[in-house]
Amino acid sequence: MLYMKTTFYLLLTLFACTNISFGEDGYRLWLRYETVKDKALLTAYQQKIRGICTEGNSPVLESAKEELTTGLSSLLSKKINTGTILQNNTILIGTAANSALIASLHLAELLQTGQEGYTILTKNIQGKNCIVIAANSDAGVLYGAFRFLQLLQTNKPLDRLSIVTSPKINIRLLNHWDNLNRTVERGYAGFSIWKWHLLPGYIDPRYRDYARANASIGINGAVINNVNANVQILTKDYLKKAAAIADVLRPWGMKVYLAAKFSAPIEIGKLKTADPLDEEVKEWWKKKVDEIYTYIPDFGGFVVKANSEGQPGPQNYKRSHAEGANAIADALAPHNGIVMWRAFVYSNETPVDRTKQSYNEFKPLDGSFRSNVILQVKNGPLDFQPREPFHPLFGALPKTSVMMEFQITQEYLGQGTHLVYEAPLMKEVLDADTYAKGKGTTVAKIIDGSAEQHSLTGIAGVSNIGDDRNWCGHPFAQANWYAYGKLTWDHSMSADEIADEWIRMTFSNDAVFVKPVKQMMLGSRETMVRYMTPLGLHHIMGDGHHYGPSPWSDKLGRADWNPVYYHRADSIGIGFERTEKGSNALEQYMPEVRKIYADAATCPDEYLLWFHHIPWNYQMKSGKTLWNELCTQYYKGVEEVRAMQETWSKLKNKTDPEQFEHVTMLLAVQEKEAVWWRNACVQYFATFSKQPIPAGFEQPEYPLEYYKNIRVQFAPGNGGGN
Ligand code: BDP
Repeated sequence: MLYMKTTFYLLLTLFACTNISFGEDGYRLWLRYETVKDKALLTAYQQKIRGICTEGNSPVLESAKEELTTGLSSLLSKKINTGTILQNNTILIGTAANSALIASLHLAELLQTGQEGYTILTKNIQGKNCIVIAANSDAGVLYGAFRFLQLLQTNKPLDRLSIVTSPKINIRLLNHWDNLNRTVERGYAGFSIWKWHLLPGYIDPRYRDYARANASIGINGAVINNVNANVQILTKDYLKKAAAIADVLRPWGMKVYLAAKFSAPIEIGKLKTADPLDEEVKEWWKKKVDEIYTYIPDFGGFVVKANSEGQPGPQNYKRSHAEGANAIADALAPHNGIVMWRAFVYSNETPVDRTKQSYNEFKPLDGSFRSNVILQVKNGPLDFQPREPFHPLFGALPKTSVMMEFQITQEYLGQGTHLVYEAPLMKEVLDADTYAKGKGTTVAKIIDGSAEQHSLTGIAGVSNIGDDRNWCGHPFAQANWYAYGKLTWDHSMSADEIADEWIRMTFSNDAVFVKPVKQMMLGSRETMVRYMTPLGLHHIMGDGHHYGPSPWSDKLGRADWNPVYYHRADSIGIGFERTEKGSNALEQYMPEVRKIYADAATCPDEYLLWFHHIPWNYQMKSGKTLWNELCTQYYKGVEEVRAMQETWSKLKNKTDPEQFEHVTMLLAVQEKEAVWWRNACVQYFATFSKQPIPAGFEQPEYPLEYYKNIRVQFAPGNGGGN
């Protein structure tokens, strides 16, 4: 017994003596609230924060209070009192409506914070030093509470706080491509977190932590089922399950939305048609929507994938997308619900360049959508590639509300094993200039409504969350969830700033750790582009599952599902001619944008093969031939992954050993796969260029045939029903 006791104390001392917290399994995400390590800072914080003062009461306010109390007691390693009396060194939280104290301050800042924003101020009130977290709504207070905790988590000074912020976009959603059988389409982090079979009886505690995490980054809603929707979601049983999720999300400022299948009136309504102009169909949607609101009074609305990749839609009845969207929108309007109508459509028959089809379909419909319809447009005109130019519909529909759809899950970006920080990709799109209303009309200004004064504004990110203990599979994939949320709130934040926050909150504030990790993250997206699809190449990944390289694929049912359709390599050169010499997809952009890309001589290298078919011996800006430059990019990509491994290996004692190992192993997989991409692609393209891999580069380990014969079976996220 004595022996056991001694061992126990020995172990305890051992843990206490190291600086590292053991067993970090990633569940806590960026909300770890570890006690502030810097002793001087800790003391300063402890002196400034003695308690929390709140008045008023609501579930959302309760969440804010609770988060602040638990977060601060852990960060400051002391008990935090809550009460309604203002004392020295208190944090005063609330709204003017629920707190007489806050009302008495007449804060001018609250004129700028809108419905969900907040202000955080260092203030002397009645001779007492306080920090005020005030907003116009309880949700605003909650967001402010998380931001305040973040200041401490990232070791920021609290002396002269003067933060005033409000979200630039109103509807900030995650789209779960989660099926009712719990598989996740394009999901690489396990099964769905929604345990449909156990709902509504059993509420997994994870739902609450999910909502907390989203609230901490400003996400205010979720579409909880796959866009390839199973119609069952609209039946009474499933609505009750959805309502149970909504009940957990609500105190964290989040609303539930559902993906609806266009043929629901037939499939569950037993009608003969789903024609949106049919009176019975309209009535069916109205009744169904009314029913939904009896279960979920604050239901947000529907996302609809119609006439896209085999899904039914209005065109089955020779009706337009607007007619389809409007019929459903009319049912939602009395309840203030919205329809997010996806623009990701391309026809089964049309031989037109696939990247042109969505614009061709929707441009003529501008102005014909109801005011509660918002068009959900993917960031690029093809499909979430490592790099695409921005979608030409951004800026082309002045009379329509248009929202952004990003894909956080890494379907085309290395799936579950590649470290790819997506903020640079998101920023590249948001900051792209559409020139729709002159210079500076960025994509961000289209979707935040400021370009055309739209008040219905939104953004959706296809979730990368599953039931893996650490939520996202790859420890660094959490950063993409985080970054997406941060950008939905404030698209002017830089990828650097966001990475900085995330690293500090997730791992450590130690500069020796933060600096190299940040550098590694910031370069990672470009690195992935290099070893997968450099110089504007696109969609050359494996058939169906999109895992690994397959530029040779030419056997899929439709031409525009095949990689050969996209790279168009031949004896002369490589690339998809999208200028007027080719498909002229470029004509869908404003003249100023066309000018940037139209001439191969001035077109940025990043987009060269997206817009041009370029001869193998063409001289690039680097002075190299296209062939040499292409090889250089592929090789550089691999080298950069090796550099990432090197960087990470030096941080062994700077982070949790379990996480360190996890990332180390995944980086090794990434290196292997980058080499696979490189070797497969350069050898395949060499069959067209008829040129050798330039001297000095390591020769591929295996011949092309070897790579062509690799069959990936059972890749995650592919199929499995809905
Ligand atoms: C593609 C995915 C497919 C989705 C589709 C969509 O491969 O699984 O259903 O997009 O967005 O990227 O509807």
